[in-house]
Formats: sequence, structure tokens, C-alpha cells
Amino acid sequence: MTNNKTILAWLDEMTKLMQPDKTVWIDGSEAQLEALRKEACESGEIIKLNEEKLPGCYLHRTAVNDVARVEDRTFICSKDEKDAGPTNHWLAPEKAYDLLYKIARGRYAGRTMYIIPYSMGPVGSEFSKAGIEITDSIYVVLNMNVMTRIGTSVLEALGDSNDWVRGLHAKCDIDEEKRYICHFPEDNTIISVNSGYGGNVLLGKKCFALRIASYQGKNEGWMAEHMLILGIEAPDGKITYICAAFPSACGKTNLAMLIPPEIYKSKGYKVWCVGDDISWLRIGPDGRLWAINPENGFFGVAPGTNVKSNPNALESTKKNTIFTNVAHNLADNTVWWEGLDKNPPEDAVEWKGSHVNGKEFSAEGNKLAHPNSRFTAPAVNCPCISSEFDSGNGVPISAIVFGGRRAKTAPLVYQSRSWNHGVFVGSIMASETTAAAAGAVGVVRRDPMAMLPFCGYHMGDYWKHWFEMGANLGEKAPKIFNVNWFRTDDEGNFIWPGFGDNLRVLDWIVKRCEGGTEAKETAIGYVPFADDINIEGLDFSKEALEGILEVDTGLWATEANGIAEFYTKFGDRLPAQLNAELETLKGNLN
Ligand code: GTP
Ligand code: SPV
Ligand code: MN
Repeated sequence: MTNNKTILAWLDEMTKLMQPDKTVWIDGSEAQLEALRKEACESGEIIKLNEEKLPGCYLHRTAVNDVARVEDRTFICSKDEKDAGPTNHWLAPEKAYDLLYKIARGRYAGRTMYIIPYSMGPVGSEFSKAGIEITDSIYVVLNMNVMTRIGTSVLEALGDSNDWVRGLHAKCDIDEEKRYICHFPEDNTIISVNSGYGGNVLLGKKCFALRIASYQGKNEGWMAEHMLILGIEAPDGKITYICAAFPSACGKTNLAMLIPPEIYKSKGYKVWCVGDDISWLRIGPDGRLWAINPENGFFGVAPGTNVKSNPNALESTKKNTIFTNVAHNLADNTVWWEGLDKNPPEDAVEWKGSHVNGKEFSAEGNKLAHPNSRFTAPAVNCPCISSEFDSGNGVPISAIVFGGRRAKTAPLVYQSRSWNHGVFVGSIMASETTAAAAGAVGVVRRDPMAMLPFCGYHMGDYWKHWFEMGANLGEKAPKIFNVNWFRTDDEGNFIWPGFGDNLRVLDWIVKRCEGGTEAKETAIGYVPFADDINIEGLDFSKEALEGILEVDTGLWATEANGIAEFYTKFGDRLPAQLNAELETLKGNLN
């Protein structure tokens, strides 16, 4: 398949280590993939779904102890512990290799080693990067085929270059105690053992495109971010591109594919999806910030996805999609999850694999689908996929939006006073935890730029890199905003309707980028005048809007104390600009 000496040498080493019975190069051909699907169906690894209703679709159930990313077992193995920083778990590289090789040695025996050459970003684009993942899981091969560009063309584009990421995945025994997701940023290497779940094993995604790539970006002058990319087309045809960073399961996929409310649609507004999870950002020849989506598909949260909340995501899952840990509807061999509709299937297999009466099972308060069950759907399936999705140059970004789940404190939207203030706004992001990672759900934690679990180096140095990017962008820097769709009332209900109606907030953001509207200056930044958020056609009062635009200085004073405490973690690697911004906030609050 290749004469690249660096690849051949690594594969030689890996073959000796893992001792596979058989080696298969994944060439990307449909014939090879189809043979693998058949094989995985025969072994029970995947289940073929109803060919009429869901053509080319499959269901997979992971082990019950293996259903989400495991942040406690995710490590950044930089040579110097200090370079991993206070927000990452760290293991010394020699120790980690030793430990992981002990766990993995010989574990491909009796199995096949699949070699997947893949590209993050369109093959051949100067902004794309290649990786090789070896795995003993057909599920991984099939998912990587949807989520990345795979096969021979990747090797041809790479040529003799050594600029590719090594990825070793081995299922081993899916033993939680021996599960490790380790990154060696200085070696361009990722090793993942004892898991078979999504973000832990699709090594192109969080492991490469965020953890390794964020480190590469710092060294090479670009950024890898946990951001969706969307384009808003105005009635005159002008498209404004926005990136938005929200923590896991906080609404990126939903926002990236939103359907404009009727009042906007009728005027001719359209929204185009470029990406739903990851952005690679560079300064273009015109001095602006440009973004590509390095992925080729969506690994989206299934529960809550329905014809009303996200019809585009639902449509994307109608063919050639792999479902993980959703419920199996035996009546017609389709799938179901909480929030798809109000009719749990009677004859069902729940996500753990038991045959149940789904109606009774649900009525007893059980979940048929795991809260972090997912669909892996090709981006080309999405009805609103942008014409720029495959463009090697990406799209120019006018605004960066941060956001999270905050029941109180954060208003619906506010704008930073400058790029530097915007970096501060990103650095103080906080959000309630979700089922996307193992651990407690609903606990507020600081998640700077939604990168807490994904930054591959010291977070202080990461912020410094943000300031440097801003200095290089100067006047052409995107404007920075913060949004919160999740303010709740006293009964805990979400106040803002959200979903498609979030376009009403994006509309204000676009106007602010164009200098088309005034705003109210508050202690935390610019907040809209209630009259400037269009609530036409919405059953939502101006008073309610004013309520969620309010900046409660009491809550923010408490917030400022929390930020100060958070910042102490970073010691002398905390950029001075952040402390200066915190002092400004405190001053504004007095
Ligand atoms: P990852 O794939 O884990 O990175 O998640 P994500 O950020 O793409 O989140 P996603 O869009 O899948 O949304 C996760 C959950 O948030 C779903 O249950 C949605 O129904 C819910 N959600 C998304 N947007 C909104 C919104 O505007 N309002 C409310 N109330 N809920 C929302
Ligand atoms: C996330 O948790 O942010 C995801 C899913 O997008 S995973 O690929 O598992 O990280
Ligand atoms: Mn994500």
C-alpha cells in the first residue's frame, strides 16, 4: 500500500508487539467495507437494520461498562509533567509506553489487525493531516470510514512525509481497571486500550483532531477547537460564518443544523452546516481567521433528536448510519431512543441487550437507549450541508461563540469588549456536566473554551496561544460572544425556547459583527436591548426576554471569586492579560 519508510517501520514494530494472525490494509473501497460489514454481522458485532426503512444502517451495543469517554483514564504523556498542565492527567512517556505495551502485547493474537490510513480534513488540502490507526475492531473501521476520509488516497497524498499520527487501538478485555487513553504529543502518538466506545477509540476524533492537534497548532501557529461551524445566509445571499464552542452534549450538533423559524424562513434566511464538533482554524492570506471541519461525519447524541428538535440530524441518520447503544425495535427492525417520539416500542431490546416490553420498561422509569447513545452519520446525508464542507480552504469566520449549560448567572447572550476580553470570556466558561463523559451529571464545572477534556497541553499556554492569535489577527479578528440557552425558571424549566429559535440570537450576533446595532454596556460586556432580539411569531414575552438578558451583579460577584480560585491552579503560566480582565470585571461590579 505504501513505501513510506516511517509508516512501514512503525507497522513492523506494532506487528511484532501485537502478533496479529492476519493483517488487512483498509483501502477505502466499498467492496472491502461491505465484506467487513457482513463479517461483523455474522459475528454479532453489529446488527443490520431494516433495509427499506434504514438502508445501509447498523446497530452496535458496547459493553455496559464502556459507554462514554473516560476523563479519569485519559492522559497527556508529555516528557515534562508541567507541560500537561493542571487540567490534564499525566503519565511519564517511558512509564506509559511500558505499561501500555504490557497490557497490549500479543493481544491481536487470533485476531486481525486492520490498518486504517485516514485524513482529517479533505485529502490533499494543505490544512489536512494524516493518521494511521491500527485496530482489532471492525466497528472502529466502519466508524472511521464515516467520520474521516480513509484509504489509499490518504497514503498517496502523504507520500514520504513523517507528518502523520500513530494510533494503536486494542480492545483487550474491555477492562475498566486497565482502560487507558494516552496521548504522546511530542511523538505524534495515541494509544487506546480496553475500550470499544466512540471518543475513546475513533482516534481521529478527540484524540487526534483536538488533543494532538491543539498541541501541533500551538507549535505551528493555528488552532484546533471543540467548535461547530455554520453559515447564516441572509435574504441577499450573503453568508456569515460562525464557530461555536459548547461542552459535550450542550447543543453543537443542534445549532450547526438549525432550521430557521418560519418568520426567518419566509424572508429567505438559510443556515448551512460546515461542521458540528471540531474546527481547525488558521489565518488566511487575507489576514482573516479561516476554519475547516476536519471530520467527514457526525458522531451525534441520539436522545432528544426528533423531527421537531433537529430534523436535519434525524434525516442524516436515515441511511448509511451506525447506531451505538440505542434501543432496537424488533417489530420492524429499526431503532428508538428517548425523545424520538412518545411511543417506546413494545417489542424491544434495550441498550444493554435485554429483550423487554419497551412500554412497560419505560413506564417504570428505565431508559431504553443510553443517555449518551450516538449515531455515526455521513456529513453528505445532511440536507443543510454547506457547499464549502469539502473545500480545502475552509470558510472565513466572523464570530466565535462560547456557551454552556448555566441555570442562572450567564445571560442569553453577551458580546466581549475585545478579543482579549473574549479570551477571558472563553476561559471562564462553566457548564453543568452531561452523560457524554463517565461521572456525575449536572454538576457545574469550569470548562474553558469547552476544551477542558481535550486540550493536549498546559491550559495556561493554550490561553497564551489564543492571545497571540488575536494579536496576529488584529483588526480582522472575529468578534467573540457568549450564549446560554439553558437558563431555568424556579421550577427548573428552560425559559428560552432554544433550537431553531436560537437563530434569533445569531441574527443579533451577525448584526453586531456588521456594526448594525447598538448594545447595552454592562459589567460583563455588551448585552442586547430587548427590542433588538426578534421575538416575532414566538409565544414569548418581552418581560421574559428581559429576564434572561439580565446581568445579576450579585451572582457575578460570586462568579468572580470562583474564577479567581480557578485561576490560581495555573500559577505563573496564567497569562497576565487574564488577571487584568478579572480585575476589570471586579471593578465593573463595584
Ligand atoms: P457532543 O456531540 O457531545 O459534542 O454534543 P453537542 O454539543 O453536539 O450537543 P447536541 O447538539 O447533541 O445536544 C445535546 C443535548 O442538548 C440534546 O439532548 C439536545 O436536545 C439539547 N439541546 C440542544 N440545543 C438545545 C437548546 O437550544 N435548548 C435546549 N433546552 N436544549 C438543547
Ligand atoms: C463529545 O463528548 O464531545 C463527543 C463525543 O463529541 S466523543 O467522540 O465520545 O468524544
Ligand atoms: Mn463533542
